[in-house]
Amino acid sequence: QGMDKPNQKKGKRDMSVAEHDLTPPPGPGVEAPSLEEPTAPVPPPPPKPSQRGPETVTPTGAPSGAAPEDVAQQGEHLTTSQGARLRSTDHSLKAGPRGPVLLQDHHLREKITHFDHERIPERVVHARGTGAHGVFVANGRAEKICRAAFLKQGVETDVFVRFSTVVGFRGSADTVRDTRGFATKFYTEEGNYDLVGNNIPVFFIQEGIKFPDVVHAVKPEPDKEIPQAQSAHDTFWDFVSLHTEAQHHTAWNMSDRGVPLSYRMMEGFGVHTFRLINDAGETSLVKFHWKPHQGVHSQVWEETQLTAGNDPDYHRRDLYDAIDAGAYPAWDLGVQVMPDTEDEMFEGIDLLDPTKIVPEELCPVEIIGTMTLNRRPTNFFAEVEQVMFNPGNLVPGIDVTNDPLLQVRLFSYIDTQITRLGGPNFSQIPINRAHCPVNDMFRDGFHQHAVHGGVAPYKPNSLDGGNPAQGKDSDTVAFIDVPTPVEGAKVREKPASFEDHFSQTTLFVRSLSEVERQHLARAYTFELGKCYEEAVKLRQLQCLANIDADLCAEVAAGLGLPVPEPTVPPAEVEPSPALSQVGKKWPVTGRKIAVVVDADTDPAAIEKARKAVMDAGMLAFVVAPHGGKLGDVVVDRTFLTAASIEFDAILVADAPAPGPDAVPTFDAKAGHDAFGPVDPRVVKLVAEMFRHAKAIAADPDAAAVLAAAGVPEDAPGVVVGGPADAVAPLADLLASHRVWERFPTAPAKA
Ligand code: HDE
Repeated sequence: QGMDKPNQKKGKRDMSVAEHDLTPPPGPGVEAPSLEEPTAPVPPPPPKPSQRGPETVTPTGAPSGAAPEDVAQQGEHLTTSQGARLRSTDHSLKAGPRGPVLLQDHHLREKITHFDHERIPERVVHARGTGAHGVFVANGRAEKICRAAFLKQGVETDVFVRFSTVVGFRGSADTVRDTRGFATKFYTEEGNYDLVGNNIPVFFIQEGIKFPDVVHAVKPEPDKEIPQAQSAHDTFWDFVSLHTEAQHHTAWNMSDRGVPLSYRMMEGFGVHTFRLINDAGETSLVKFHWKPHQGVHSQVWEETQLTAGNDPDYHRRDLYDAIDAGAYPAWDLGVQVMPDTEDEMFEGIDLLDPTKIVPEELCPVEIIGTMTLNRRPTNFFAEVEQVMFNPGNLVPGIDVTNDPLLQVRLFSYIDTQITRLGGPNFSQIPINRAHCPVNDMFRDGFHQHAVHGGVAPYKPNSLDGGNPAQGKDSDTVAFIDVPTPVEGAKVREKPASFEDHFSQTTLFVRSLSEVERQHLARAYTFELGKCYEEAVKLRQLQCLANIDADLCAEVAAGLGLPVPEPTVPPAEVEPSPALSQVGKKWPVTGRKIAVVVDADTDPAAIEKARKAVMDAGMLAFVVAPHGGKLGDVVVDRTFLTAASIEFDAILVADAPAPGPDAVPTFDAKAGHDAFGPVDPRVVKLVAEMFRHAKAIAADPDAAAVLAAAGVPEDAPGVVVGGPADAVAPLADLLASHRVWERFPTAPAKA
């Protein structure tokens, strides 16, 4: 019986083969398929200029000769990793077309094994990020305080910048409320210098040893692994309300700084105080600042929420779109220069305390050079994922201070790469290689790419002629640790000046404009409103009582909890206007304008409006009922694909009737879903942009759109006029970023 079954099956199978006239499987004696390529090889297309790979050098500094096309899938013939030509990568080697796959299929095993190991661990923090290449040009103003070659007048240095969020996983949304990383690698002629900063000038903790605590508190809670990329949960607020040195940074997070509009529109800060050394050996203490040419702008909260759904890659896309459009983002690098005094204090501010700023009004930021990002990565993994930064990557002229947060960072950044990049040779990965000769005596290890010559990788040696030579003390091109005196008993303590956790938080809160303060209060109320534990909320309210009574009262009211008495009296502070993002005028270059038209709008009028926008240095996006072209005008977005969060302002040229693919909205009067006179998606676009305090212009013929969106024609920031004529007033409004007066002011206090 046991023998019958296979036979029966075989019979069945043979029958079906015969029935369907399938080609029999190749077997012994069957002619092998021809070795010809299934399609004739064609010459590879030339790589696009924007797709050029990074210039790379070998670990010894020599050019690697690896042109990007050498590594692209552009060669004529597919090969194995060993260079053997392949006949097929579509079918595994089987015992007959329906048979099992053979273990001997070396190509299959190589392909799948490589695939199985394609992912590396994401960064433990700052996992979600994006990067770009550029150039830094020094203006020479730092020469008197710093001997670094890349800060000498006119010197141009290649840079790579990685922007990031801190909390979210690698696939999380860009626009969450969080601190942003702003890490810059300068490939200087004296070695790589990394300025690994954030968009917030202070940090959560004063001591590096607390970093695992704050990160464990803010990351998703360990039982359910939620919430993703959020600080609005119990463990975060539990920690920051107990560990009150976190309050200053947290206030920045809750402010509009926590929700930047674009990576291009963020300030950057080195956070710690660094020590600079000039040619004469004199030292000064400095804080680094990046000042964006594009202005410092944020999203409003609702926009962040819409963006996370509409386009979770929004910041990434925004950076690359700008670079592709030639609107290269630029930042000035500045320093606050303070004397290197024995107590390392400035105007009563402890320069070693990373939870403190030095207000710009007390010590102005002097600009020492400009960075322009002009090239996006060719390969995200090779560049953005594999780049490593290290605050210990220093060049002669720049040294660290005893800031206890910075000191721990000097250990952590190398250590983490051993796991993340799989061994100690991460400096040989192309994006991490110095652009100057490297002559270390590190040898072997996982992923060693160099073939080191010589026999004596040790010092001193005679067998390799004593090379390489070490610098002398008189040598100004070698890195010298500044011989700052150190003395003290071995203790686990902090200085008394680190005890003040609230005065600068008060300074920050009181330096904000009214509308920014409202956003701040709402953010605290939202975040604490998402906590379950009342004890946590009460404890944070206690912190707010110590920071600012009005802010505390507002948040307490929102939470329905009592207002606590302060345990320390809120500080008397002199506000620092530089901390507010509101009240300044910024260039409108590169800002995005939606031009809404109908299918039958005169193409000549559309082109006129589009040109007027572009002539003003802004980018026009034609938004129409359908894709393709209107006359000669290319449609950039349709009513279906456009989202209000993409645009900084809107020009409505026409009032389109509901299109065939529109969905009716609920009509309260009629009591059922119905269409109004205007396409509901255009109404939604305009209504959202109005709510988000964006400038709106409408042609008199498009007044029906404003009416349908509930936008009064005389509301602030609404321009009624022909689209081309409305561009100038629109640009004027956009220079302030938002129509600030459109935000409701806080109800008068009783
Ligand atoms: Fe980091 N931080 N950090 N950090 N950090 C990392 O390094 C760490 C701190 C910052 O785009 C990690 O390669 C410790 C302050 C940025 O690749 C890790 C402490 C500031 C980036 C690490 C701090 C930063 C990181 C994770 C307390 C602002 C992203 C993966 C002592 C001045 C860099 C990695 C990139 C990344 C440790 C505090 C900025 C684990 C222990 C303060 C922008 O090494």
